[in-house]
Amino acid sequence: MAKPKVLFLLSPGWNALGKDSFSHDSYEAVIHGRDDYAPGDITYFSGFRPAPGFLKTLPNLQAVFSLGAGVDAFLVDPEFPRHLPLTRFVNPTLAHEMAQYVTMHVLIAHRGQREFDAAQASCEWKQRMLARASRDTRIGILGLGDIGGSVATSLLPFDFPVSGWSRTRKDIPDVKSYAGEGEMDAFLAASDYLVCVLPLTPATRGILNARLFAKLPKGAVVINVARGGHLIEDDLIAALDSGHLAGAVLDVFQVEPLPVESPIWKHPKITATPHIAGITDPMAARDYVVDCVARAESGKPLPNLIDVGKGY
Ligand code: NDP
Ligand code: OXD
Repeated sequence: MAKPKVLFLLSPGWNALGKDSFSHDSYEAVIHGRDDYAPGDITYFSGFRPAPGFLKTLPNLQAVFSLGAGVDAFLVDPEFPRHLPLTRFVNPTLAHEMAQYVTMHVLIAHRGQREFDAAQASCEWKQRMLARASRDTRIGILGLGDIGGSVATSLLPFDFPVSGWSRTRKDIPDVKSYAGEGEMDAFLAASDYLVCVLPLTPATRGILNARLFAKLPKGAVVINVARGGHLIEDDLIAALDSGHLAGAVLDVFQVEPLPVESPIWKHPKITATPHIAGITDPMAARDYVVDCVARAESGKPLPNLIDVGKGY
């Protein structure tokens, strides 16, 4: 029997990887942009951000395996074949990388490391105490799923009081759980650092806006590692410039790559990184695709299926 064909759309960061990295005995790997193929021969698609309308051109597609944890790029495509099963990449190493990124930036801001960097540049010996003890510095995490949960537990050993907000209530030891719209204001009022790890859905698009910032304590820091579509960038800059917010760390942007003319690049209170907080490991990605294909071919349930109605 002919093997199923899996079409891989590789992220630019994976361009140096050979086809071997994605091949397996159980399927024929086809690399978009490198291999010739007939659209009608493709059984499964695996990738991160296909161009809108692209998946519709594969008439015999049976399932889609996202190589990212977030699937918003698939679901914003009005022509995405919504009847197909769509899975997402869930992986402990990815969650740990995201937790490392957030923990590192919370600690840099909490300890005032940017001031020490500036002092070193001018050979200044400038000692000072911490502005605030960890036990008095409250961290709030928007989204307490696979990644948000990992971020929360990574921050606990430093003595920060940690809470999270999600749609449904969570039971993570030592992490205070707020759930639903009705508990959001109380959650925000208790977040000196606000970390966004929500999926981008119609319900969460633009959630980081002027109204939300006004509900944070004065001097709060916002960290967005989720999606650029969560953040109204002009509202953030206004809240930083007015002094209401003390700083922001952004890994994701409305437009990626972040355009050179964006004021974000040079804003003194913003740290910006190029969507690298958590990077899908190609070997783990291949294992995930192998597992998905095996299950799909034997009629077993697929892992980490997206509820297309909810958007995550
Ligand atoms: P999950 O699906 O595991 O978790 C999502 C969390 O958000 C859940 O706790 C969910 O609540 C909550 N949530 C969703 N919608 C709402 C809502 N309307 N109101 C309140 N809570 C809501 O996702 P992951 O943790 O795996 O990933 C989160 C996001 O991180 C991804 O979608 C992606 O955008 C981003 N990401 C960014 C990376 C980067 O490099 N910058 C790398 C990897 C991921 P409930 O549990 O109650 O359903
Ligand atoms: C993801 C990402 O969603 O890398 O996995 O942003």
